[in-house]
Amino acid sequence: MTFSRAFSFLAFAFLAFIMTPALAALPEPMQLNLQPAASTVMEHIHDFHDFILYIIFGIAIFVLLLMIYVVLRFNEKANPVPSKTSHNVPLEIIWTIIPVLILVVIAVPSFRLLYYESRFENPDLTIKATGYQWYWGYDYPDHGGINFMSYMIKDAEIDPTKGQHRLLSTDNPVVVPINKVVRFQITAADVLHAFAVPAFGIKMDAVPGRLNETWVKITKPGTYYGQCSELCGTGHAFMPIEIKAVTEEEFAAWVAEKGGTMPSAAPAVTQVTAPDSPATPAAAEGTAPPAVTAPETPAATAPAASAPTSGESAETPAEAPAQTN
Ligand SMILES: [Cu+2]
Repeated sequence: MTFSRAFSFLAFAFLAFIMTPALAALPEPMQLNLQPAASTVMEHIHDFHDFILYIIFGIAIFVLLLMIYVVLRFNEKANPVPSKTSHNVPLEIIWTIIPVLILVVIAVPSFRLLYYESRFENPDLTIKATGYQWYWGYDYPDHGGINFMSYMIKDAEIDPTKGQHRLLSTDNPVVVPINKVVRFQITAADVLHAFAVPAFGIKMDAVPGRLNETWVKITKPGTYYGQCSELCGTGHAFMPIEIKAVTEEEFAAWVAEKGGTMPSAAPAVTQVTAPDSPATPAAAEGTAPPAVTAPETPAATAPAASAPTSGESAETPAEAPAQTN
């Protein structure tokens, strides 16, 4: 297996070499691999993807070597009198058990990742994204009800000097603070759409009459692009998602500019203790999902905004810190 490891390392080095120019949150020509991770979820997806790739390389190399061996060893010249053997019980057991073990090895981190993606830390803010034919509408219920529509900038109006990108830039980008747990509530007002931002590792169906939830904690400031990912009609390709991740101060300034209010003033939630607070966020995220970080700013979450939709987070009741009202 050392040869296969060496080969997979070389293949990785080659991929990394090709990918180097693609350090942006949008698709690049000739891009290979996933977009660079900009959220904690996407970092885990990258890790899992790379882990699976090692296994794939190992299996592919093993099968290739086996085939080469069989072709050389058992061709008509080298092996003129073939064996009549039709069963080999130990061999059959081995080639059943080993693939099962490989699947188990894949399943454990896979379920761990699914659990991590679906759990809800206490969100610091909520953004509701509504899909329309063919644009997105956004609401900030925690920030004085800011709401706006976000349309794609048409090809003729794209200005590359402003960093605009064809089919991706919008007239009204979503602005979110970095290092905060942002809850996205996703729905649609006419037909099925899907809210997908590859750099964040999120893709969630937008279904009329249903409120889906996902979350993201952005780790790097920047502009991130996504697209509707459910075939929704003739304008499907023309309803991009543009998200600007900024610092907290810049976010507050943007909220003020939009005529909204920051929710921080209300000390409605009194936190008694945070039993697991010593864990740093980075350390806790690297471990198994049950290790839960205490929310960084519980007071920032207005109870009025977070209460009505807590039903979906019922699977992780242990995450809520002890609270009194
Ligand atoms: Cu759509």
